[in-house]
Amino acid sequence: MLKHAAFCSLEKVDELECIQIKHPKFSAQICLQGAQLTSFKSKKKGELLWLSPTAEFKKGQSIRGGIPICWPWFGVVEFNPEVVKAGIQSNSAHGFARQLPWKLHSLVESAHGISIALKLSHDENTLKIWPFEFELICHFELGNDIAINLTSKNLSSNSMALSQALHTYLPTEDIHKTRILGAASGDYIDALDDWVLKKQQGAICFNQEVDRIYLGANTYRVLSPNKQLLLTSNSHSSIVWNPWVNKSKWLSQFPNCSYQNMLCIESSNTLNDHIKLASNESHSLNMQLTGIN
Ligand code: TA6
Repeated sequence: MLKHAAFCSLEKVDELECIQIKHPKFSAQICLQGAQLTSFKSKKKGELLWLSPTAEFKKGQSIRGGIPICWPWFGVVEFNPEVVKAGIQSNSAHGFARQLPWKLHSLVESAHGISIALKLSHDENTLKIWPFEFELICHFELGNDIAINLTSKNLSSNSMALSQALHTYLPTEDIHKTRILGAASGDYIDALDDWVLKKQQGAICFNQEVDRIYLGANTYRVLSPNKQLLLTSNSHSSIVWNPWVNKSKWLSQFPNCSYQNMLCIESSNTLNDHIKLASNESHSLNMQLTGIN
């Protein structure tokens, strides 16, 4: 498919094969490992994603930045609902999809943008970790903005349960001057305070580590000194995260000061918003990221 493409090419970045997209409206990079969009730079609106200055492109290791796909579980296994935990033979966080090689499934190029999909299916290795047969397709619509559709299909004869997140890293010139609107009425679970349920008062601001699961909210407006971003999704749970000073000191692929220039808003299906699929049933998690100015 790429041989005859006008705007897309396959290039090696360290150990990984990545699809480089150079379109009149934008440039982008999608790594086949994890179907991870690591960069999207719109001609009109600039870079919409954050990639760590020390991001590594190594086989089997998630890349710090862009949009890692956390699937078929989000977070650490133990904090997942029992029905999601059932059958998982792993204690790594955020599932296995982001560390495996996906295949190019479809590509359509036009003057308006690029529609590209990558696919991951079960194999003997995934079945050892998670005993379900599946097809996972991540469809990117890239043009002025980013739209992602992550579709899970249960190919097993049994029903399956999963949690997931599009773990989007966003840039900011200064986290201290960054606010997020949209969760004001939102209940959230504070993962840093014994997972207690709290109520968001006003805008989300950053003056400490933040690791919160917002329930219900799925439209966020990020206001930073010279960029406004709008992130929407069809999910009813989303995580807002910034590691702040202490966690930044031990996070992999993460310079100590980088907490000042990034935040994560992760469109997810987690906790009570997890997904149950009967045999042959599918579910799609959708997310849109737009630069407003
Ligand atoms: O989504 C928030 C979070 O679960 C944080 O607790 C932090 O661990 C972050 O994800 C990054 O996880 P990773 O495994 O990519 O280092």
